[in-house]
Amino acid sequence: MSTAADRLPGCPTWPEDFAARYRAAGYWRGETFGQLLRERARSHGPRTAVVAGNQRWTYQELDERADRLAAGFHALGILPRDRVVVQLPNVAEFFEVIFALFRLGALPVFALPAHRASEIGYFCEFTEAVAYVIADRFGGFDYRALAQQVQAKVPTLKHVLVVGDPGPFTALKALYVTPPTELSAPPRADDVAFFQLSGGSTGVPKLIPRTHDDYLYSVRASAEICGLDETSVYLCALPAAHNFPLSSPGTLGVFHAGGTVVMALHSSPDVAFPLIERERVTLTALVPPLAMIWMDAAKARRHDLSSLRMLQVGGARLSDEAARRVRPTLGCALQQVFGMAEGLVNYTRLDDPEELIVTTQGRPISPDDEVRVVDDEDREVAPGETGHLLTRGPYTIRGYYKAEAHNARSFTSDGFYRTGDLVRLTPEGYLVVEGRAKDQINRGGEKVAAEEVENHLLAHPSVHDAAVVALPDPFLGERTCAFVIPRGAPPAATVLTAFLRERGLAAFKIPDRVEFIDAFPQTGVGKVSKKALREALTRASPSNTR
Ligand code: OOB
Repeated sequence: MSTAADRLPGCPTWPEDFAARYRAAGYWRGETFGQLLRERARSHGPRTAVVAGNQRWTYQELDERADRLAAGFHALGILPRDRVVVQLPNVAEFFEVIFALFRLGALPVFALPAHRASEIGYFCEFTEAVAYVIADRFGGFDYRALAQQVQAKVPTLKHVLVVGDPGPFTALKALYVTPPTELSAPPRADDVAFFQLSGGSTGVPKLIPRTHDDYLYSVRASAEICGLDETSVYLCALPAAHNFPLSSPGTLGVFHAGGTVVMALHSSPDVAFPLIERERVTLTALVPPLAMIWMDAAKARRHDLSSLRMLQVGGARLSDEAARRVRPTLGCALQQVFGMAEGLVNYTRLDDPEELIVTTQGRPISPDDEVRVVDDEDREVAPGETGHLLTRGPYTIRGYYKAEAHNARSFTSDGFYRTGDLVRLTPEGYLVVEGRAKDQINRGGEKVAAEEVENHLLAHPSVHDAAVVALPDPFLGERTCAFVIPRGAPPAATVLTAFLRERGLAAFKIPDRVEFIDAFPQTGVGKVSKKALREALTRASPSNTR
């Protein structure tokens, strides 16, 4: 058993009685991700683990590469529990990097390719990261320039490691140490393994500490629910670092099952469909807007998608109407996935009646996932009524990293996570997502915290006050609209959006629309009424739309 002194400070954990229960139930098995890969290399050595572009790595190769790279990270001076911000597109190297860090016990912080100086600078600073792993360029963007900007501001950041042309930094491939050195103290399964990022509703994203024990349980159980085995071929079309394609059951679930992961650099049908045909992909995961694009593109029938057995859709609410079209258009089963990086994941099951699959967002993974649906005073609502979703369980965190004050609000005193989602439970015990209480915009699965964007807007001299709200959208589900009270004459909307880009905010957080207003409508207690602002939008005609 590890003691508090062994642990990374600032990571709340489960009370000992809960931990004991989760171990006794067989959820937490004391296995680390490093060990999982070693075991698969033994049992499935020559089978293909990863396909990316022209690269094809077997389990044996992935295992060896991770070992050599772990030794390379170690030789640089990266130590167990050091934080390493990983920001890679869907390339094979993503896996050797994360497994090398897992083996070493260093902690990846999973950034998304869309993040820019504002987010990356914050992750590096807040976690006191010692290293940052990037690709040279992706999607027309040079990550080395971003790294230079961040390194100038963050003194702890000693190493920038680059997949591809390193420019002024170190090439990842210069790090392979052959033969690998024996690492002294392998991490423990109840240690934090990495940090996921919260979609959040606050000024800055929160970091989510996940342990090997808890995450591996969710991966193992997800692989089983989704019927994965060594014949499974998973197309990773969403950003690999996101919780959905990483673990629900995602790439890690496929590795657990001994199957093959195919990496798609882009999620568009032009890239994904030829890969499905060539690699005989059996399973993939999408957010609702992409599922819609794929269904439209599949009508042309230019590619053979007959190997596809299941499409998972999650990250945002899929309309019942779109859900019904999946099987007729793509010729495969649909699975709805309602999950969160903080833990709880719900799936519709493969043998569920069609009606349950198209009208609900599934039920929890674990019999020990505790789900409560409550009113504003934390009282249980009547069965079938809509309320706030609270949850606690063997793979749901008990608190964010170094966020005591925020944790006191986001968790109940008995450890339930306040998801901020409004749900109702069906008689079968399935969840239907009815809305959201948190101050966030779900832009087609990409989460935008209103307060984060508002704070950036407030930094502009012509902005007196700002309120960011969701604007209903037929394609993305929601877009963002910023209501701005100008200081003096209103600037052009494009001046403000350009300002946010210059501040290094990820593109998906830039408001889609800007409305100038003299004063904000208020609630009874004098707070800004975002409800009234949203209502105003449905009445107003579009203006200043990007
Ligand atoms: C996934 O994780 P996050 O952390 O990016 O976002 C979590 C939030 C949920 O609290 C909910 O508001 C929303 O995204 N959400 C859905 C949904 N799936 C997620 N809202 C409605 N319907 C759904 N099916 O998005 C995530 C993590 C693991 C698996 C799948 C998605």
